[in-house]
Amino acid sequence: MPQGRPRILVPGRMSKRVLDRLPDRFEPVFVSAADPSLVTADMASSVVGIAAQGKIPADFMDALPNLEIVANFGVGYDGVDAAHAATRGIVVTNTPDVLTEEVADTAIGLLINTVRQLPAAEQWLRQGRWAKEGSFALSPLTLRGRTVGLYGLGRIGLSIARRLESFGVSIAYHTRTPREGLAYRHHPTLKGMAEAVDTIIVIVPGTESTRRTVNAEILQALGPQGVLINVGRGTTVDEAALADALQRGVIAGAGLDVFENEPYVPDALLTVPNVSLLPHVGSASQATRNAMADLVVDNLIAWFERDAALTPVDETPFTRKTA
Ligand code: A2R
Repeated sequence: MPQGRPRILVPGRMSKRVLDRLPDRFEPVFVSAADPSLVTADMASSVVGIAAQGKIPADFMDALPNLEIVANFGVGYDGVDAAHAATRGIVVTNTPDVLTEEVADTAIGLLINTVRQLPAAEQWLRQGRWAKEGSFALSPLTLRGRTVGLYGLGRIGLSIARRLESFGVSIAYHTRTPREGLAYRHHPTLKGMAEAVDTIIVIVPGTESTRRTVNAEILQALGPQGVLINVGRGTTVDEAALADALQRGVIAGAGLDVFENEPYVPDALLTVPNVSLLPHVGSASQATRNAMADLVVDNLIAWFERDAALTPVDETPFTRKTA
């Protein structure tokens, strides 16, 4: 390894708390994007880690021959080519657990906003329409009597399910492997679950195996009272199919915190009335983002000072000695 304090490359935007903490133990260096053409010869010879809050493609890693670790800000690490990192013995870390409860809270808020149209009701008040025109229209939908299917029942999915128990709704889930010891009904296929429930909450990672799996067929199976909530990744939903389904009443409503091409949201989704939209704020409280930032930096410290990261992702279960 190059001598001196470990040099950590920060490509593009990064949480202020990470930037504040890095200089205590590391020498941060900056480029505006994860673009291999921006890597100087000096960086190539000296950088041993990346603090990442965005895409880290294979060619960017390959421009850094001494790279040992990519510390990703976020539990979802679909932007980091972890499979490629694994082939080079580079450890990738993410920020699980510290955001679980926050994202679960957001999912519940978005579900209620969508079903009961609370953002539109607030606009009705703010625009003075309550006083001029009378009460806001009754919401066509209710959470009462619903059956909610969780697409994904990992850390966050389970935390959402626990909250839903107190709402008195029925709970089911679809994952590839059933979880032991739970009373919720497991559906081995997404289609089977969509047929059995009237509400789906998407909380799976954005991988090839989940890509655009919520498609026209699934929405059709969900049915005309159906509500789709997505707090996982935008890539899991076929957005064109969803806009079409909302437009034609194939399903009743949708609540989305994530989009395929953030920060851009398709016009077709902006213009349908029965959709509640949030700008990817699932984990976005100051306290939770601070905890995520600390885990990014603490992973780097643990790797360079104790030879093992705190939260390596499944693809890269290395210690510094085995890498
Ligand atoms: O399929 P399983 O048994 O591995 O269950 C995982 C499920 N999952 C899937 N379910 C069905 N089809 C798939 N192709 C598939 N791939 C994964 O998603 C598990 O129940 C869940 C993931 O749980 P965790 O790894 O504990 O992730 P966590 O912390 O709940 O976060 C989920 C995602 C992140 O990756 C970000 O994209 C987003 O939420 O913030």
